[in-house]
Amino acid sequence: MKNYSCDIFCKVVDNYGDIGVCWRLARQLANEFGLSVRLWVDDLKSLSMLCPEADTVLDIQSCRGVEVRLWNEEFPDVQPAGLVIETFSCMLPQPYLAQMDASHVWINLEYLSAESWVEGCHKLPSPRPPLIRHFFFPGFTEKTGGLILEKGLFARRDAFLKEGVENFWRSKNIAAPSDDTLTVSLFPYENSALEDLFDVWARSSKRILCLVPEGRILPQVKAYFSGGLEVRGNLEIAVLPFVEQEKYDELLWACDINFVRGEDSFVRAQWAGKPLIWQIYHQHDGVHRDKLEAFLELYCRKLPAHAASAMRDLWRAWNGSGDSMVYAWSEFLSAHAEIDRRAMAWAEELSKNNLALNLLDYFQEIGTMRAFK
Ligand code: TRH
Repeated sequence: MKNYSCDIFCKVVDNYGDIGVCWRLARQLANEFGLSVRLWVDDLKSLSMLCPEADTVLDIQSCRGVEVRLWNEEFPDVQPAGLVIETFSCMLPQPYLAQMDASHVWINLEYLSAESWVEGCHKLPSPRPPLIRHFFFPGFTEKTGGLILEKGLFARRDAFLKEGVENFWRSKNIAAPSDDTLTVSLFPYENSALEDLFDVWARSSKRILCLVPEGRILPQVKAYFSGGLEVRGNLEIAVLPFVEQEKYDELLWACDINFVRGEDSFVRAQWAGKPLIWQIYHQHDGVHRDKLEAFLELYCRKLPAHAASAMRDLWRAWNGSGDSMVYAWSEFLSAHAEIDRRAMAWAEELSKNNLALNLLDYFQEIGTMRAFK
């Protein structure tokens, strides 16, 4: 795909998920598939969290094979790329749209959801005369656009698990946990179930080492350990600096269980092949509950009944729609081995449906259809 150009448009709504997905896709299209990629983003600060060398004020810069452009009110006079990716319905700038014609393929990359309606909407065209906007939905089934998965990710993960884990702990200045310690990463939003969870962990018979990347949960964590100590009973906390995006995978690989959120960390935890607990992004109309249940329904299908119900109970409790965290955690732990096995198999199954490959196939499909019109 070396001669193709691609513009990706990203509006940062909040947090790191929008830019997280766009930055990952931009790097993959540029570095794996050889497209010449411009990423238009309206918030360089958020990008610089994921890519520390990104300058937060430059209008134009090059980062890791991607041309990064600040997207502000005054849109420059540029030639649109062959492949135009609008993300999450962020609305292409008017002057840019005015330059587009039938030779440009316009795809709107949507948010991730496991709900069944996604299959019916994936690849739907939406006429915007004289243009056509095409919907592309990521997802978990073969009738969707799949998930972002870089080439060689599983090989890197497996090599890390074989040879890299000790180094990882050393690099974090943490003594390598003993075999009977449960390691957990914790990257949620604010969560009212946290205190209960910490209480159970503090009382647990196993030592629990909880790694918390700096972020929105930190004030709550600090309030729990108000004496300044980072140990209570059998629970020990280590706060970690927020790392660049490529490095975050290592944390997920190194831990036994991962608490994740939003969209991108949720997907990365699935590629890690470890048990995960998802805090879904809260939507005011409550549709996040349907999304959560839809994912659970798919994920739990091949789990033994008691493991499936443990998984559901813990996820619901963590998302404020279930019973006590105390009971849910102990059930989850009792099914840990089965959930662990399923996590690896799930990652293998999902990996067959690669978003970037599907997106590029779709791009070519649309181009070919037009050529025959
Ligand atoms: O940050 P998120 O909550 O993002 C979002 C946004 O809120 C968005 O508006 C919403 O629509 C979406 O979720 C559903 O969660 P997410 O998607 O997991 O993004 C976090 C990104 O941060 C992800 O790319 C991983 C990255 N990350 C690092 O690069 N380094 C780190 O140390 C950590 C903890 C995360």
